[in-house]
Amino acid sequence: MEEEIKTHNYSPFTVLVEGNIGSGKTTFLNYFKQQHQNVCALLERVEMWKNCGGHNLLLYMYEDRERWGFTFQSYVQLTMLKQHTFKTNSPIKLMESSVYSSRYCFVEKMISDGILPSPSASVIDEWFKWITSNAFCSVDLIIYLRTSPEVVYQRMRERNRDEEKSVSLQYLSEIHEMYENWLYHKTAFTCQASVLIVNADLDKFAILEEYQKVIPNIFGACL
Ligand code: TTP
Ligand code: MG
Repeated sequence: MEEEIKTHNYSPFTVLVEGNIGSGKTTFLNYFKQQHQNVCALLERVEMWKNCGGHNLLLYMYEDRERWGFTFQSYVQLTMLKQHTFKTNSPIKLMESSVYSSRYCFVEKMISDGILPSPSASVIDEWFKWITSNAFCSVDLIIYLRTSPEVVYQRMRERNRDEEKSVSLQYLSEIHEMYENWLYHKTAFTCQASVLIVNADLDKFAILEEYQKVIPNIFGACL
């Protein structure tokens, strides 16, 4: 990830695009990147997880969550930190998920499944607390691409990522609950910014209308 040269002193308006696996985060970022020149869209993270020094950590994690869960989530946290601190001249930065969803949804799920032993969870948490309390991760808006587990399960099957072949509807339902509790019911963890809900069950044509609704919130300050 190359850094653009920063020529101003203000930080970009930072939008987290959040939602379950297969909810359409990448599609959302690609759409706004193509439509609007003044957007910096950070997209390459799954590629990084598939190649850490030549190792496909995403694959290893799904093959053996107990053996590789900590390694994988540690690396995810690092790549998210890189994206949060990525410098850009663009006034708007869109991120596909964040250090927050990684901790609140995926690490939390590993803890509740007993996959992540307490000492390992503590190490991730110490990093997480340091990263988030040192103001590297400021957020202005969260867009929650809200889906039903059945819909994302179908999309995931169609997308057919090699690494995700073992991912079940049950797993997606439980990750869905994590997102719901964080961003919809707001009963778990703190919400970092105001949350806009998008009906992301819609197909790729119908969802364009939903995209239009969030434009004023994303571009309000600079249109
Ligand atoms: P997502 O981050 O949900 O990305 P995606 O590309 O599947 O989403 P979209 O279709 O909306 O663009 O997940 C990518 C893979 O990484 C998925 O298999 C879930 C996994 N993952 C974790 O296991 N832990 C994490 O902390 C994160 C962020 C993802
Ligand atoms: Mg994606």
